Amino acid sequence: MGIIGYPNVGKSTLISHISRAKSKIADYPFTTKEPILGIVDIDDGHMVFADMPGLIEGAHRGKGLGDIFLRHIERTNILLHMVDMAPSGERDPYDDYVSINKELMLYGKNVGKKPQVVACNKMDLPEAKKKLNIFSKEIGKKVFPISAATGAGVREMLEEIWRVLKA
Ligand SMILES: Nc1nc2c(ncn2[C@@H]2O[C@H](COP(=O)(O)OP(=O)(O)OP(=O)(O)O)[C@@H](O)[C@H]2O)c(=O)[nH]1
Ligand SMILES: [Mg+2]
Repeated sequence: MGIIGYPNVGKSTLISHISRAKSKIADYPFTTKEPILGIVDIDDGHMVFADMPGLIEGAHRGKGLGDIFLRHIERTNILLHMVDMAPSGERDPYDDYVSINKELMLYGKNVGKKPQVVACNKMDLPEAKKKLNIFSKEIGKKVFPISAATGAGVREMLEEIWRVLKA
């Protein structure tokens, strides 16, 4: 299970909340420089999550930490795609989502075709609700609104991931 997404969306905050992994959290992009593994106990089993460095446009050509990152996700079977519902500046959640998927397709090796569970993060922030409504319509598939910071919605999301992994 690879946790992917744009830089600064809250991937490391999530893995720190759901496992004992200690992954550095900070309010700037590219905090995470290499995959950090965490084990999440669920029901009578467990799942391994990998917190990945953030992805940006051009990553498939080696921009940012993209190249290293993409090599690692070749090995994971499902992706947890995290999207920031309260992004800074001009960014838009759906644009982020589309550009990450484009990078995955451009990289090839089937990483763009791996099943994805989509988590909409930072739902504790007031501006996130409106963005979530718009994003849900644009994406047209089930999404999981969560707050990696407070833990809201995280249980439900993990149960869905568990179902997908077992299927
Ligand atoms: N309000 C709010 N802030 C969050 C939430 N999740 C993460 N943050 C904040 O967002 C910033 C980035 O969090 P990280 O977990 O480091 O993000 P990341 O996706 O791992 O970032 P990179 O490793 O740089 O790609 C930090 O300041 C976090 O405290 C959330 O659910 N709500
Ligand atoms: Mg990180």
